[in-house]
Amino acid sequence: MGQNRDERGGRGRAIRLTPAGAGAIAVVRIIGAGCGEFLKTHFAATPAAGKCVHGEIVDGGRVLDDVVVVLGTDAAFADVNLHGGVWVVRAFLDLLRREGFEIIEHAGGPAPAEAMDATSALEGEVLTYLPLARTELALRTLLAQTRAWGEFNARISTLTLRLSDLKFEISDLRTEISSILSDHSLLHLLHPPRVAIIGVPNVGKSTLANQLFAQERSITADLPGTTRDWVGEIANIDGLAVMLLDTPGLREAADAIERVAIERSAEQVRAADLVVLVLDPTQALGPQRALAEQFPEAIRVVNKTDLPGKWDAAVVGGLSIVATLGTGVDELRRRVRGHFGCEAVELNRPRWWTQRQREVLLRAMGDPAAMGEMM
Ligand SMILES: Nc1nc2c(ncn2[C@@H]2O[C@H](COP(=O)(O)OP(=O)(O)OP(=O)(O)O)[C@@H](O)[C@H]2O)c(=O)[nH]1
Ligand SMILES: [Mg+2]
Repeated sequence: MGQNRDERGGRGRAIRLTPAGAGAIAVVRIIGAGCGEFLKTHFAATPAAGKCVHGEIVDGGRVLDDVVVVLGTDAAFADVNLHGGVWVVRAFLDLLRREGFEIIEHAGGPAPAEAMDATSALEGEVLTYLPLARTELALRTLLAQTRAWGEFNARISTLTLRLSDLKFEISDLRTEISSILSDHSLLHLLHPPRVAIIGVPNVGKSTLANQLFAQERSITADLPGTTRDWVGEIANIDGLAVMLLDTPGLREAADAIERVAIERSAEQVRAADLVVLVLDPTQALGPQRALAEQFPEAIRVVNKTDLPGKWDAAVVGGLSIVATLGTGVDELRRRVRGHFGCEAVELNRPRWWTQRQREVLLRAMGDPAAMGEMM
């Protein structure tokens, strides 16, 4: 495709900035000399630099979508905010392709930097990681970074001028940089951590998973062994996207198929970044306590606390919930976010999310002047 473009002296490139799949909106960035011409032909309003202009995208006599267009300051690019349906985005990209634009494909990962025409390394990293921001919180945190780092660096440069005589400020600065280094919140916001829900059969794992998915995904039934295989999908935990795995109940398997399912899910559980252990006080404590000992790091939840139990929730020191009603599930969400440092995300704090940024921070631990490379 790149070849075609060069041979035909193509009009530019286009890239989907938002994650693939259906979403509320989808943003397609059009870059290059043909951008203005394309909008003149296909956008039924007059775009303006830095302003949101509302209008229709038309393809011949057909209206493709009702969009908002923001023109870049030097008119070198335009962001077209479409409705996020898969079909609408595809139709729009097809139109661009027919008009001689090269569509930059990026399945899943960050977008290629050269597509972005960014004015700084950091801005490029903000833009290229937009496709990974699946939630509004992730998006807002990422977009806040250029400013957060700008302010941080402005403060550092005033400081470094005086650093030679003020040793304590250097150590203050090191403390600050090291706390930024240990803050993995934006990494987690962009790369959903894996959370596995485990427990013996019939404790309410799938019921809890459905609460966290906020929609019916796993089959629940009053029959031990209902979940035969692990179910993994993205759940939005109040702004933190996690890959949530509902697993089959762990027990001495009754049949071969179930054994295979349990073994397969065991691998998923081992690979999980966080385990949520569901305990059921209406069932015997023995095997459940054994499981709790096997997963000492797990967040423990005691489910079915609406029913009279055989043992007290305090015995295992877990969070009491009623999965069927959603009672206690907000607090569980809070703990899950807390585990990944995303409990109270302060937008205006500088964070790192690429290897390059991490390396700059590590260098700056030795020499604060290296902070200048961050932008
Ligand atoms: N009373 C009460 N019943 C619950 C609660 N949570 C789940 N249940 C019921 O317990 C039964 C088992 O729930 P599931 O969510 O299928 O349990 P599971 O742990 O996924 O079961 P397996 O996948 O078979 O291991 C269902 O009938 C649920 O409705 C709860 O908090 N209170
Ligand atoms: Mg289940």
